[in-house]
Amino acid sequence: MKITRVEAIPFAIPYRKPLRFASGEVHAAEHVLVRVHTDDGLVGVAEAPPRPYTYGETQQSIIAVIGGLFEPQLVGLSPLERETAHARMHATVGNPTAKAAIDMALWDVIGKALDQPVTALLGGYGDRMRVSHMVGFDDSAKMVADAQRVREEHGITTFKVKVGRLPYTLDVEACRALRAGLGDDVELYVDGNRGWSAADSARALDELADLGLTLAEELCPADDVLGRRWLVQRSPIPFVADESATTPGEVTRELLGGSATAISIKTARTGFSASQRVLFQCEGLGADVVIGNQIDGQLGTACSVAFGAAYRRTSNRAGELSNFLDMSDDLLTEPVRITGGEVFVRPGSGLGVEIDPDKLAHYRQDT
Ligand code: MUC
Ligand code: MG
Repeated sequence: MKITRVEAIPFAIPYRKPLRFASGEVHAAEHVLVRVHTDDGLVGVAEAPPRPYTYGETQQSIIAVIGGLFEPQLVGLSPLERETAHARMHATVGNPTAKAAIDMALWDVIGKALDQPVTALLGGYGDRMRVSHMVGFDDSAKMVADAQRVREEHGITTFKVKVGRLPYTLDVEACRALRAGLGDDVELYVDGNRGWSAADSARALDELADLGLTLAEELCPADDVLGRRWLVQRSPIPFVADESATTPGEVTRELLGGSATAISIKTARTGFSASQRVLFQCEGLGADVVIGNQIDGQLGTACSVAFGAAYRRTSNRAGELSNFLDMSDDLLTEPVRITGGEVFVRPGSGLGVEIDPDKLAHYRQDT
């Protein structure tokens, strides 16, 4: 079996409600659908979400790098030759979501060829994940109402609160309102997307100390090297590196340098192959992990669940798997569902997903 073609199709699906956070905001899922074709007629799929404020990628840059560099490097390889595929793509720096989508589409092809679910090939630990929902910036009352609605409709009881606004007291107040409105039984943690200084982050953590937060993510920039180390040392809760630890090398630097004590794994940027490396590295180093969300659509969410459910360590805590709920539509024939606060791995071979041709025709932007 040989790779014959790698398609990169831009599409846009509006959000019903934008997601706002310290480094940016999302009003529409302007993603790229990646399809890897093989000579025996199998097609693997995945999606790449451009996040210019996080990785510098845009929809157009993803299409250009896939069509101009990666496709010619991959055509003729077997989908099983993943290490070779990565070695060739690695010659181009950056472009994490373009590389990750190709990696996951290759695993989809392999699963289909073997008639096995990707999650079983990865690790086969469980069949579901608990879900954590991300609460974006808004008036405190609206943030509470959003979280209450999500809890009622989907049974979700873990919430990641976006923080990082100035003054930091805005977010302290929002977190207090969420704890008061949701009660003590929900899990709350915070993600600052580098919006605060180390000093503001420390003040905020002090003022939030009685709320029982479980994690603090990227409160200040990792490039403020000494400030960040100082903050992490005095943090009473695990400090998660997300956008500062996007490769195995960065994970090593952040953990061993004392700039983080836990790692967010996002299949949207490390695919399945490099996510495995990061996970095993964290296991070996004794660092906690959380399955994060690159504001994925349903296809990306199916990938995160396939990976997260495959291992014990990633199944231990709720994964961030619900951002697609804010999208007005999606591309899959069978929607991803969250019930009782959980999402199940898709049955079937590969990723177990199918793209609805009518929806793709409607949302694609290249025709
Ligand atoms: C997150 O966890 O930070 C927002 C920006 C980004 O890169 O990812 C999202 C969610
Ligand atoms: Mg984050």
